Formats: sequence, structure tokens, C-alpha cells
Amino acid sequence: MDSPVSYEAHGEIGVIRVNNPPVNATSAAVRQGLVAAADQFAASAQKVAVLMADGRTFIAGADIKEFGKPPVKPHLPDVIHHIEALEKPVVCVIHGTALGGGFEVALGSHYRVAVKGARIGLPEVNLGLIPGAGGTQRLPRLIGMIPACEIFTSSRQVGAEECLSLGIVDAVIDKSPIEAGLDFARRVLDQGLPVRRVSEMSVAPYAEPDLAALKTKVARAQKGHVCHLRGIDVAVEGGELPFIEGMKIERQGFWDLMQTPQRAAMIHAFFAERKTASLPELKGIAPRALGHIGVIGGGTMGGGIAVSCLLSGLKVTLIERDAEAAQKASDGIAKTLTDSVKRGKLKPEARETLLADALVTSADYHSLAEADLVIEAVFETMEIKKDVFTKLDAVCKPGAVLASNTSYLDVDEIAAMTNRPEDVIGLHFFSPAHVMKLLEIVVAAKTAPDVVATGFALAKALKKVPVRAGVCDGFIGNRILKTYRTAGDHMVLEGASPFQIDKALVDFGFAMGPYAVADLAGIDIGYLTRQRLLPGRDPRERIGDWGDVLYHKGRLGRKTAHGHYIYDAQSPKGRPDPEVEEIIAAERAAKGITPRDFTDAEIVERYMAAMINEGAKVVGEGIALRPLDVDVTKLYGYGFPRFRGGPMHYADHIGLDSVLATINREAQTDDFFWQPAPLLQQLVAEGRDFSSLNEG
Ligand code: T1G
Repeated sequence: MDSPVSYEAHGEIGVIRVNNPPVNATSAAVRQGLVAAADQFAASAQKVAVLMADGRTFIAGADIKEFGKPPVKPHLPDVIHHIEALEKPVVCVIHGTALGGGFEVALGSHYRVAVKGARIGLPEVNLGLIPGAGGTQRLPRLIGMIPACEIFTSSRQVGAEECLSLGIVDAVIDKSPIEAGLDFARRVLDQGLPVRRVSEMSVAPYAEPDLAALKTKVARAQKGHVCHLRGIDVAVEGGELPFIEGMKIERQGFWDLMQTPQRAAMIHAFFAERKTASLPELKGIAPRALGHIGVIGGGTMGGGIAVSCLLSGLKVTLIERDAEAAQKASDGIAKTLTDSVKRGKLKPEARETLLADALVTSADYHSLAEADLVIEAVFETMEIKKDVFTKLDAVCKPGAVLASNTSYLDVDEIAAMTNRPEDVIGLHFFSPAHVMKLLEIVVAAKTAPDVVATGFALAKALKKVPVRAGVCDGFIGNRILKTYRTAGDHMVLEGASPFQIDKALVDFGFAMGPYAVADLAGIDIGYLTRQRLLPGRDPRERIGDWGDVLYHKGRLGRKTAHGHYIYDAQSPKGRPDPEVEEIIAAERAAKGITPRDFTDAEIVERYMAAMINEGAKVVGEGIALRPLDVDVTKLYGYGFPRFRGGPMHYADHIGLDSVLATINREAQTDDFFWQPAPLLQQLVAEGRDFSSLNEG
């Protein structure tokens, strides 16, 4: 088989070219090819070599698909050492994104050139790893310990100009990779520039307090992760030793992390989020046009959706009930765009153009006549949805996609309100809609395949992570949320403090616990949901009523500075309110419940068992296509800790049999709530796990 690495001569200049689509990952064949090409160059008459890649990007890292499998020689660190050891200069040309092992190849070269727009990065921490091919040893020697550690602990991508100012690259050239490479190679020849090995450089002195400050910042920002601080330790310890000894420290650190569950979880997340959009049902289905988006409702969700569309270059017509409300919505969008300018995400002049040319706000539904897709984001009652979709059915052009941002309601029932149910779909955004990456694409019974394809095309245009969901109350995310939230409420009724539950789950890795989330979302939201579900409630359901007490006391959470927590100048992030414990104690007494103590471990065990069990039901019923769709939903919409990979991946890690054992144990006291998912029972019986359902 042809090697993905070739060597060609251009007079005195040799060109080593990597061509391994889609991102030139350093697979075994690429590694072998690089060694062969380096040897060919060494033996040739060429005096300098250009190392470059074809396609849309330079090497974007080691081949992640090889991780966890038996390693194949040569290992990347040895390949890079081989290149660096050459006696003739090698100029590496970076275009697109030189990431991880790709950037490490560049660091092993003697000179580095970036073409305009190129970026470098060491994102291994996003995979639960650290750079494992010299990044932690060469980068500190090239640019200093602190900036190097900042780059590989932040996983940020560094632009070409900043690379030049940091001394990472020797030139930025606005030409094609081959031209830029040949240009710089000629400069090497003309100026007789020597081989320059980064490994022979030493780390410049740095201030210990700066390192301590960086460690503190990283520890706070990456709570629960093990790789970031390990990376800094490896760089510092190795930086004080001869390079070859430093590489041994890095190797040990890399292999230790390769064995961790965090690595497996984060690589699962990496591929899972890329799989949710690849659906067999969409093969060969072209999406409909998507230039002009209509949005109904200019509140928090409608405004956020409009901003997300505007920032992605789409034209937006937003409809509100009257001119005053339309103006208020326009002002809200303008304010959000101002924030984007402040955060450097948008240029001031671009903001002006968006507001002047791309956004229209109106109270007249007829201004939607030419819209390609309309997203309704009005109040969550069927009556209001009925009114909106009846109007949309009347004014929208044939072929327009009619979407609802409902987060619970029956999309089939909404579709049935129109004469074009095949054009109706659910597009469930998460607040704030211009920030949150998740988009639940809810496919109703009659939704046409090209309308589904249009939903996924919109997700791609908005740079969202899409997940296909079927129709049920709360779809994937909110349905599962209701279940594990109820499991939490049960533990509170039995004696656990809501504050202990929140702390146990934050220690587990969640950004926030369920009761702090309830305060953020609004106690009224929970109250209205309970009221909506009251008519169909089964008398065997155990419900906590303290939320209703808080609601009737006007304690709606952060927005009223009182919920489960008190929010004031003393504690802007909230402090537990002892009065809540009293309200709960009174409820227990009234229900004749003798409270008992809970360990944090039991809280996490029951909470996760409820989440996993409902996740298995959602997959079993086909609401979610695969367990990975549940994982991605929870990772991107509900703050599930990425280093645990999502609830279904976590279940595989702890063992489905132990999850089922927890459910069966709890069912002895409450067999109404704890009904094991048939899919979970089946997989345990067959000795399989959820990952076996993620294939294909
Ligand atoms: N290995 C294998 N496949 C990869 C890959 C990689 N490193 N990167 C991307 N792919 C696949 C991806 O699964 C998808 O496949 C296709 O390429 C396009 O990707 C020793 C140990 C480069 C910025 O972490 O961040 O080096 O779904 O959809 O949006 O120190 O991909 O089409 O079948 O994401 O344009 C470090 C990971 C590895 C970079 C392009 N490198 N990749 O984004 O396309 S660890 C990374 C990305 C390492 C060394 C260590 C992005 C991208 P499919 P895509 P994109």
C-alpha cells in the first residue's frame, strides 16, 4: 500500500509531504513514512527539507483511533527524535491546525513557518492526556515554562501572529504551504542557517510564584481532572533534567494517564459528539434552504436563538406580539451583541451590519412569508403553541420548515395543528441559546426526512452539537432530568439535606447540584411543571412539596435572591438557607418520615442509578438512537462532568450489574419509582454493556 508520506526533490530542497485525510493524523503508516522520508532526505543531495502536509490542515495530532490499542512502532517521540537528529535543516510548514502530535512534529523540526490563519495547540488535556511526544519538554525550552504550561493546560489554539511573537514560529508567510516552505528553505540556504534543535535548548529561568499562580488557576478551572496538573509537574521536573531524562518523565506521565478512566471517558466524548450527526436515515438526503430564519418570541430563548443565527451569518426576522415588545426584543439582541463585541467574539462594525442588515423585528406575521425556517420560542402552553402554528401555517411559504423550541410538549400534537405536519420539527435549544452547544432535534411521527436533514444542517451552521430525539415528555434531556431530580427529592424526604446532595454531586464533577440548578432556572419553572403533570399523577408517586412551599412564599430562586440558597452581597453564589431545612423537616414530620443520614457515596450511587436507568429506557424506547446520544445530551446540555464521559459511559465503567443491583435494592422500598429498564436487564443478562450499542 502507498505510504501516506512522500518525498520529492526541488533542486537543493527536499519536500516531505504528509497526506492522510481527513486531518493527517500520525497513524502508524504516517510515522513509518516520516522515518522513511527523513532517511531518504538524509541520504539525498538536498541540503534542506520542507516538512508539510496536504489537505485542509497540517498534522492535527496522533491518531486517536489507535488509543487504547496495542501501540505500533515507531512511537511518535522516536519519529520526532529521528527528524530532529538529522544533520541537515528541516523547515516545518504549518497550515490549518497543528495540534498535539502535529505541533510536536513541528517542535522537533529545526525551523517553523506558519502560513496566514494557521493555529497551533496542545489539546491532549481534552482527551484526559498530556502531550506525549515531547510537547511538555520542547515547548518550555523554546518559549519558557509558564507560557508553555499555559498553552497545554488551556488547550487553546494559538494564532500565527501570536506564535511569531512568542517565538514558536520563525515566520508567518501569506502563501500556500508549499510556496511558504520553499521560500523559507531558500532563506536557510542563502543565509546558511544551521540545524537548530529545541531539545538542546534549556528552559529559561522563571518565577516560582508565577508557576504557583498558574497551578492554582488550573486547579480551580479544571476541578476533578487529573491530567492538567500532572502535565505541569512533568514539564517542571523534566525541564530541570537533560532532555532525554525529561522525555522519560513525560513518557511515564503520558502512559499513566493513558490507563485512567478519565482518558477513556474523554475520548468517548470526543468521538460521541462527532457521531450524533452521522445518522443512517440522513444518508443522501439534502437539507432545504436555510438563509432566512424566522423566530417567534423575543424573550430569553427567542432572543438567544436570534443572536445565535445572526452570529452564524443567517438573516433573522423576529416576531413579537406588538411593536413595543418587538422593539424590546431588538434592544435585547443589540445588548447581547454588544457583550459579544466586549468579549472579542465580534467586531464593532460587524455588529452594526448585523443589526442594520440581517435583523428585522416586527409584530406582523406576514414578514415571515419568505422565511426558510421558523422557530417558535413562545410560552410553554399548548394553547399558545396552537395559536402560533395556526398563524405560521397560514403565512409561511410552501416548503418552509416550522420548528418548535418546546422543551417538553408533544411535537406530534403541535404538528397536527397545521396542514403540513411533514414540515414540522422540534428544535430544542438550551439557555443561553447563543452559548449552549446542545441542540435536541425532535423528530415527530410525520416529519419529512429532508426536514430532519435541515435541522441538522442548521445545527452545523450554528456550530451546535445536535442530538436526534424522538417525541416523549421532555425528549431525552428533560425526561431523564425529571427522573434523577426526583431521585434527589426522595433522598431529601428520607433525610438527606438538599445542600449535601448538591455538594456530593459537585464533588462528583457536576458544575452545579440539582437544587442550585433549580434556583438558577427558577423555582416557578419546577412548580409549573409539577402543576402541568398533576392531572396524570399516579398516587404511588412520592413527591417533595417543599418546592411548592418556596413558590408560594415567592422564593423563586436567584431571581428573587431566595430559593434553596440565599443570594446576597455576602454570598453572590448562594449560601444554604437553614429555613429550607426547617420547611423540609416539617414536611417529613407531616408525612411521618423519620429522617436518616446519607453518605455522599450513597447519594451519588442512587442519583446516577436513576439517571442511567431512565437513559436506558430512553434508548430502549428509541427516543435516543444510541447510549452515546444520551451521553452527549447530558455533557452538552446538563453540565455532566466530561471526565466521566456521560451517564451511559459511566455506567459501563462502574458495571451495569452494579447499577442494576442498586435499582433492585431500592425497588424493595419503592418499586413504583425504581422499575429497572428492560434494556438494562437484557444487557446485564447478556453480559454486554452500553458501548456495544454505540457501534454502527
Ligand atoms: N485522530 C483520529 N481522527 C481524528 C483526529 C485525530 N487526532 N482528529 C480528527 N479526527 C477525525 C474526526 O473523528 C472526524 O472523523 C474527522 O477527523 C474530522 O474531524 C502524542 C497523544 C482537527 C480541529 O486532539 O480537534 O496528539 O467523524 O469533524 O470540525 O501528544 O478534529 O469524519 O469520521 O472534528 O474540522 C491531539 C482533535 C491528539 C485534535 C478539525 N489532537 N481533532 O475539526 O473536523 S492526541 C487533537 C480536532 C496527541 C500526542 C497526543 C478537530 C480538528 P469523522 P472534525 P473539524
